[in-house]
Amino acid sequence: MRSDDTIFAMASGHGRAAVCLIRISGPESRLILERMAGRVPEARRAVVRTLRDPASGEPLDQALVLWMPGPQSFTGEDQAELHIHGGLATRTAVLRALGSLENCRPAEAGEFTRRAFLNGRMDLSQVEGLADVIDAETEAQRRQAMLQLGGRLGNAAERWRETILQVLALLEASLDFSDEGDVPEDLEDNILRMIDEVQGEVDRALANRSGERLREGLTVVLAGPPNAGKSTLLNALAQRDVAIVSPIAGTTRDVIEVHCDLGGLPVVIVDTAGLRESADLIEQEGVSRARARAQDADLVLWLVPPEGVNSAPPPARRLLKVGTKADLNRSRHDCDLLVAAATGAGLPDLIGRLEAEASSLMGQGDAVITRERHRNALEKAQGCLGRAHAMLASRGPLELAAEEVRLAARAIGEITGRVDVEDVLDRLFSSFCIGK
Ligand SMILES: Nc1nc2c(ncn2[C@@H]2O[C@H](COP(=O)(O)OP(=O)(O)OP(=O)(O)O)[C@@H](O)[C@H]2O)c(=O)[nH]1
Ligand SMILES: [Mg+2]
Repeated sequence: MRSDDTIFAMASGHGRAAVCLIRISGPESRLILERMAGRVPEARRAVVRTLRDPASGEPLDQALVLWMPGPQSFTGEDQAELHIHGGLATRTAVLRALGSLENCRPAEAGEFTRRAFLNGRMDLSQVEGLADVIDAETEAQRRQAMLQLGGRLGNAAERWRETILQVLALLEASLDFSDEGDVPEDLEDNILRMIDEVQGEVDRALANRSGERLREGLTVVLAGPPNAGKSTLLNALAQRDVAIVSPIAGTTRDVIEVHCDLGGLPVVIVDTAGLRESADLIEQEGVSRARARAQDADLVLWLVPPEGVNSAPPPARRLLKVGTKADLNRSRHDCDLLVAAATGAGLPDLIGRLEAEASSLMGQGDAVITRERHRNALEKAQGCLGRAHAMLASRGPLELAAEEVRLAARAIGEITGRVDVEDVLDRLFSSFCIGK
């Protein structure tokens, strides 16, 4: 993959469409535009042109054409856009014409974004935000992805890194200028205060799991004794027939997941096997999976049928007791909520409750981390800063403290992709495969 090639790709999806967008980026963009569309239009002004095959001069399509010279383009390079008609033959003809030009080749997956990153048009956390914008399925996910793309986390990480680099500069100056290797006391106070400040902010970011939850979806597990009506409730919440329902106790054995959009928040609802002692090996496996999922869930709905339940609810972070089959017996007072999934009674209340739970768990913050990668980098930085702080406070060796501070800056730099991110890049960019 040569980065001085000119690349092109469809930016819109495959399949028949009214319009198809083809992007071109690289040093030959201007020449390509001239050869296919004639005179190059004014920068960033859309004009209608006849696109022609550069070899034969044959007209291929009427297109809207844009010229976007670097460095103010998405990739930072010279770019052109062709908005052509979206029919299969038109697309094929234009793409074939582009491919026949010298030094011009189809882009690899994510290559436009990779160039934008390499040319400093966006940092790595923003690239992740862009991937999330493209993948966002609910309104709240879209909003979060937009904030990430706008640099909410990246800016905070850069601020932390700058403070840490200032600390490092102060430590290195002390190393150079003091014979005893001691830091003057007021300077030391200053350094410790700066470290405290960063640690406090990073701690707050780490404590807030809402960003990761919002990206992945809140998990709600339906648990209860066999025949409680779990699968019927799943089908009602999903508004389709996902799980088998029957009067036979022990119908569900596998874990069944459905992704829902509740008030703009992504929620994964999980139906599980009824909890009971069983001699059946398959059912035993189902029950142990049910318990495991309940333990990891953000919320467990413990479903209790009118006849009651003998066993205790499974261990869970958070649990709501929901009385089922309310159409058969409405006089139950020991439940948080009553539903009759068969008739739909009580469902709006339950959905309202789930939305409230989801939005309270997905509150916003200043520097919201959205991926495990961010969490790992910040935890690493926190460890280094903690050790540096302890060494300085106990007047340990300055060189070692400085080394820890340097490592902390590196760890934070991973968030914006300033250091050590090749493997992350490869994985991330391969996700920008539009429509393939
Ligand atoms: N009257 C009434 N019957 C219901 C209601 N919900 C479920 N049932 C019935 O209760 C029986 C069991 O329902 P399921 O949804 O299969 O129960 P489950 O908890 O998934 O059971 P297992 O998968 O065996 O653990 C079925 O015959 C349902 O039709 C309800 O709201 N009202
Ligand atoms: Mg079931």
